[in-house]
Amino acid sequence: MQRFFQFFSRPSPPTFNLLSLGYRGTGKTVFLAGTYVCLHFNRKKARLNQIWLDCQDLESRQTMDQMLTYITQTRQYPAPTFKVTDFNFSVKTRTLCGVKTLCHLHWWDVPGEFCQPENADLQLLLFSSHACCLFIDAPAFVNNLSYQQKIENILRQLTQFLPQSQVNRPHYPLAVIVTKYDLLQSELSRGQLKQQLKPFIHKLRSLQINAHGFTSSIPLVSFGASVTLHPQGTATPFRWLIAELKSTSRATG
Ligand SMILES: Nc1nc2c(ncn2[C@@H]2O[C@H](COP(=O)(O)OP(=O)(O)OP(=O)(O)O)[C@@H](O)[C@H]2O)c(=O)[nH]1
Ligand SMILES: [Mg+2]
Repeated sequence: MQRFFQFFSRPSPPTFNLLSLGYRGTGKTVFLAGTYVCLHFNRKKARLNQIWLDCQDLESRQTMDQMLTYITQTRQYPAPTFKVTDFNFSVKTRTLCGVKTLCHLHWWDVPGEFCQPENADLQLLLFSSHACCLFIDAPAFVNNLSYQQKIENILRQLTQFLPQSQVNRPHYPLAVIVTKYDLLQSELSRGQLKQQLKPFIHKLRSLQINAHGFTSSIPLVSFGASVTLHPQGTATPFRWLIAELKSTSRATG
């Protein structure tokens, strides 16, 4: 009888660990909050197949609420991250049969110091993760040669470690997210950025790493007396990551 019910019951949604990686002040936490905010509106919309994030536990909800309240009250971006913060989310969507949980997500928001060569904790987090977002500061990347070299270093690290963490999870997704794109005003600097990034992405792909480049703009915008994050482009890398994670987990059963 139990088997009969098991046959009809839905398999429980998988849980994925997502690692945010990038130097101090790159925009990791702003991207996390921006993604949550922009997907939040999908929860209310009646449209099918849109995804959103629900906090899975009280701690994640409180941390997220505190961060969003801090932004509105101080009219500032969130404070720097001083310890690894683990947000537990459920990724949800609306289908014809109602609301469905696609997967659970442990999103690790780490302090910038983690992004140092030879950091054993970083290696550990990489091995335990199912996907990674590497954040690159757009204005710094365009204007600062030593920042480009730092990015080259961290990419070299990733190319050393990712193939090993891929052993049990081929196609490990790596989203390379260029933040603060709104601060690059001219088309010239935007074009320059894309040209400068191309060799990095090609190098990753030549090593069979499932890498994809994205841009993200999350300015702070005033609405009357209030201030809020105004994310543009944040949903695209997030949707890509979820689609890649889901297809990998289907393939590996
Ligand atoms: N204009 C603009 N500024 C941004 C954006 N994202 C981040 N910033 C700025 O960059 C600062 C740092 O962003 P955070 O998200 O805190 O950076 P982080 O990578 O989490 O940094 P640590 O936690 O210190 O490692 C913010 O306080 C903003 O001033 C963006 O999309 N647009
Ligand atoms: Mg942070």
